[in-house]
Amino acid sequence: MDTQEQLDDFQKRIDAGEKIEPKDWMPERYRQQLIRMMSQHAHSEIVGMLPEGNWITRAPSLKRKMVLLAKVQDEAGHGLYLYSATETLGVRRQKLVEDYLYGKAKYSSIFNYPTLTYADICVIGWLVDGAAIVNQTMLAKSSYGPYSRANLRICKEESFHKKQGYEMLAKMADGTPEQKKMAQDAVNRWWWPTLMMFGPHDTDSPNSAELIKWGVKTKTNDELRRHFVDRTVMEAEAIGITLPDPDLTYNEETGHWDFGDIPWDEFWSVVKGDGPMNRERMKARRKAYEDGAWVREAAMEHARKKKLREEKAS
Ligand code: BYC
Repeated sequence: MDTQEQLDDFQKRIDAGEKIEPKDWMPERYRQQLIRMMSQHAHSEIVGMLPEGNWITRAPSLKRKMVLLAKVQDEAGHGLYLYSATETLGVRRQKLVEDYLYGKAKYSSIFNYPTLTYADICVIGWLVDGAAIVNQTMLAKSSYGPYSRANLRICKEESFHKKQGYEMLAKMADGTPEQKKMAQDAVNRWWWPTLMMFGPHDTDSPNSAELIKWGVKTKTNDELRRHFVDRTVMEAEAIGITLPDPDLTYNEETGHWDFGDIPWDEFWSVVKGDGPMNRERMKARRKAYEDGAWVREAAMEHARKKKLREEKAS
């Protein structure tokens, strides 16, 4: 049981801006919240390789193929740092992965949409990585040291991802009428799902208050979403792309862009497993895990034998 004195001391450290490190005392609920959120983040990075990986063999040039390969490999790396960071909380990676593949652990709703044309790859870079940067720049200030440091590194790579997506989309939007149409169509399909990535409105977000009190999140879902919309409106305008929201208007009083209603029914249906690609994504991830069982077994056996040899030698 956590005592009141321990909880007060912990809160003092958070309020003073100190980082919490793996061997420090922490409330059990803080540990559980971090495991939930960090492992969801790791699963998202890994499943997030699928929609883009699907286009590597069909990239329009060698240069685009090299860029996309590098980007997808970066996402795998992010997943690995995040699993390692989550393991510092005393939970094994295998358990995290199995909770996700065969249990109830979540991953980001955004990866349950299909990539229909190459313009979707441009838009994922610009919008999805763009949204991820807004979220993860905040998480780089998180109170938990390993999560904060993992996000710092991830953000540097996400910046490159966003730039390459925006550059490709700008080129496409400046191309033939068909290319421009393709670019606009992809933006129309990805805009609302991207806004949903930030999670439910603050009034419907059961975890936010506690995460903010403990400095895990330093901004709310709505604050981050608003910041993302503000910076994206100008970027869209600069390349002649229209954001598909007739209610998007600049509010002189607040200095922010107001936007229309987010289709929350769609969001919850995707989160509950009924999105356009949920089943296919889970099937692909389970297959990869099951096909890789022999690699994990061989690696464990190698480690076991190495340890035995070392014990014998000493
Ligand atoms: N999708 O109380 P709330 C990438 C769930 S990958 C699914 O506001 P919280 C990339 C939420 O989990 C990076 N579920 O939660 C990779 C909770 O359910 P549980 C993706 C969502 O934690 C490849 C319930 O709704 N980024 O960048 O305060 C290619 C209530 O929500 C979602 C991360 O993973 C959602 N969108 O805030 C390209 C960021 N939103 O768990 C790019 C890390 C909410 O209580 N995570 N839910 O059953 C976070 O920042 C926060 O956890 C969230 C949610 C903002 C997502």
